[in-house]
Formats: sequence, C-alpha cells, structure tokens
Amino acid sequence: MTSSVIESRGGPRLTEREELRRQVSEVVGAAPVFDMHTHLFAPEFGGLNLSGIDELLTYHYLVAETFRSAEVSYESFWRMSKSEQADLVWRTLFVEHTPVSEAARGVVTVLDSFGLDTAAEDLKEARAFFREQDAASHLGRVLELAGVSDVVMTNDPFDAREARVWEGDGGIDRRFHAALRMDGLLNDWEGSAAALQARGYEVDRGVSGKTAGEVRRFLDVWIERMRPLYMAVSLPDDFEHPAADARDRVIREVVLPTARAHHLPFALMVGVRRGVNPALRAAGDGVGRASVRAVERLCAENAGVRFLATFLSRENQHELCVSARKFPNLLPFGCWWFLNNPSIIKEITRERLELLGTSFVAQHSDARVLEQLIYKWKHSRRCLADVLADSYERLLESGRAVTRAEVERDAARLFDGNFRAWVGQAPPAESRSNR
Ligand code: RAT
Ligand code: ZN
Repeated sequence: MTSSVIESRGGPRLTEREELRRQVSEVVGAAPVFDMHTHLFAPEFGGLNLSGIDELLTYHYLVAETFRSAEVSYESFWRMSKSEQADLVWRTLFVEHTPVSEAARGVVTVLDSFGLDTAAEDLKEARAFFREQDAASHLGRVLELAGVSDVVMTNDPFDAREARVWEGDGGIDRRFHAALRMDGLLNDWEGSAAALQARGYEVDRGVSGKTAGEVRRFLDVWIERMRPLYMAVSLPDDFEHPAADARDRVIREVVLPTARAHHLPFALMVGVRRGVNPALRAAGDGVGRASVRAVERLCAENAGVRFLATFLSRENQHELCVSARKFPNLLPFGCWWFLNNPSIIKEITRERLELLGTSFVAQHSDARVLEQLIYKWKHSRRCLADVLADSYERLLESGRAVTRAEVERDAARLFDGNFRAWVGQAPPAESRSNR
C-alpha cells in the first residue's frame, strides 16, 4: 500500500490526486464497451461492411470538411471514383492542411494504432496494409484495439440487401446485435405505405382502417427475424408530440403498442435537419434545437415503455438531463454526431454526471467504417476518464475517496451496464459473479 491510499472494505481508497487520476485513466481505458449505436454490420452482411483507408477517408464527416478547403465542385467530386475521392481528401485535409479536426484526427489515430505512417504524402502504404488483412482476424483485432465487446447495428427492414441475410438460414455473429430502425415508417410514411402495399399489406396513406394492425404485423415479422435490442428513429428538430400528422399516428398506434408487446425500448434521436445542403449528399444534414417536451410527453403518457434519447443540439442537453430526472423510463445516451468532439463530450458528460450520477449511457460510436471504432472509443475514453477523475477529485475534496473497485463499477455502468439492463441483456459472463 502506498501513502496515496488507505484500506477500506472495497479495496484501498484513492486519496492522492495523481494516483487517483492514473487509476481512473487505466480503468476507463480498459473497460469493455457495449457500442449501442453504430452503422456497422456483422460479417454475414458481406458487402455492407465498410473497412479500410478509402472508406475511412470518404466518411461523410470528412467529405463536408474537404469541400471547405479544396477547389472542387460538387459535380466533379461525385463523379470521382472512391479512391480518387479518398486521394483528394487525404491531400486536402492531411497533407496541405493539418488534420486537427476531430474526424481528421480520428484517421490519424487509426493509422497510428496499426503502426502506419500518419504523415505520408500518399495512400500507398495504407492501401497495401488494408488489402493484406484477413477479414475475420482484422475484425477481431479492431474490436480488441477498441475494447468493444458488442456492437449494435442499424437495421432497416425495407433494405433489400439486408433482407437477403435476415431471410437466409444462417445466424449472425454473436458480437453483433440488431436495432430496428423506424426512419422509413416515421419519416416517409407515404413511401413506406407504398412499399408495404407492394408486399401485400393492406395499408393506406391516411393510416386508417386496417393500417395500424397491418404495420404491426409487418414489424412482428421483422422483430422475429432480427431479434432487435430496441427500435430507433432519427427525428427532425421540429418533432412534436402530440401532433396531427401520420408520424404521430404511427408512433401511437403502431410503435408504442409494439414496444409494449415485445418489451422493446424505443430510441429517439432528435434534432437532425436532413438535406440542409443536398449537394453534399450524406454530408449535407444539419442540426436544430428541438423540443425536449415532446419526449417528456411520450415518457409521461407511456410509463410502461422504456425510452432511450439523444439530442443533436448542444442547446438541448441540459433540458434532457432535467427530463431524465423526472422520468425513470428515460435513458439519455451518447454524444451524437456533431457533438462527438472532445470539448462537447466533456461538457455534456460533466452535466450528466452532475445531474444524473452514473445513470446514463456515456457514449456510442456511430461508426460506419469498422476501424472508426478504434478512434471513436479511444478519444471518448480519454474524455470520460478526465471528467470522471474531476468528479472523484471533487468528491475527495468533500471528504469521500473512491476505491478502484468503485471506479470500475462506474465505468462498467456507463459503457455497458446501463444499456444492457435497459434492453434486458444479461451482464457479460466473466463479470456476472461480481455483481
Ligand atoms: O452520425 C452519422 O453518421 C449520421 O449520418 C447519422 O447516421 C446518424 O447517426 C443517424 O443514425 O441518423
Ligand atoms: Zn447513427
């Protein structure tokens, strides 16, 4: 025992600042993560899996940044092949400019973790490295480097490429879990109604008659096939509840009854303004301050349904924390998309710890390309470690030192346990006996 610790029943208490911070960093750096929202796919989905340097560089976050510094028109960029686009992004953001933005630094973190040149003039070495990798062992290595035990996908029941896998006989890699994405049904009811009619479901555009029952029948089939951990939707900044639109009817008459019947949580991702600049394609979405009250009303009216919620606007974060204090069926999660930057992650996480203790999900990666797991989690772990250490230091000043076991318990809760409990997943086997 060093002078920095005093013994207690839960292990030594960390009473010295530097030792406390060192241990917090170690624990948070190693805590296994249940990544509860990504756009990755299990290996069985074949071509839907994105990996490698060209995919990393053409990530829509970096495409938007490239247009700010490169002399290229939208038309000529979109006419380029993927590797030409990647070359342009690399030259613009990594060679001609310093890659200090979060998304650009992310690529540096990934290259560095594989021992590749982070300041190369071109992509020859990186391309050769990724070409040589065996897909299965590379997946294992990436999950290991990222410290991710479980990955939740985003699964669209209307996507024909996904459907072929779900409808096949084979199972899905056990490290991957489904999330049933409802954007089609809730944000494009007319298009979805037509797609359902084409599949033989008796629905109409006015959401009347048999429609609700038929959409529930469609969802029941997909829930049976996918076994999702939750249903999810991204919503615009002007989302309201109640509202006199098809979306609200489908939420009330289809989604909420389905959530109750299948004990499935409903994840609300609120505040995206799709297609603010359509010429940027997937990079063209923006953000707007949304109404947290709409989510509060859903929680109040549906006490038996568990909601997950994340808001895209920084301005909504404090209100979301206050709402979560009022509604035990509301679990805030992650620092989404434009908020996934160290300065904002730290601010939001501090706010959440101060208002909610450790009763939230600290982060999700939103990774679209496999290797992004490495940087998204490395960077987020750093933020959480700093913020947690600050909280423990303040606690120490107030007269209560934490033990390493307590730090481990908190990190496990924030990265894994809160989400697992919400979606009814058993704790990981090795830690079961510890709880
Ligand atoms: O973060 C992203 O990659 C966004 O494009 C969106 O996919 C967002 O996360 C979403 O799930 O709608
Ligand atoms: Zn996403």
